[in-house]
Amino acid sequence: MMSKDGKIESKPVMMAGEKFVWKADKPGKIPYTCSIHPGMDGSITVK
Ligand SMILES: [Cu+2]
Repeated sequence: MMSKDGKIESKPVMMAGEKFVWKADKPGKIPYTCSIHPGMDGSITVK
């Protein structure tokens, strides 16, 4: 995945059970999209 602002990026393809760790530093909603499927979107809400 990559965040829409390009600041957060995992490796493009992750296998089942693999982990991607990233630490949020402020609250907010972060939209992201799948690296290999355009239009596969999601968002992370940090409270
Ligand atoms: Cu995808």
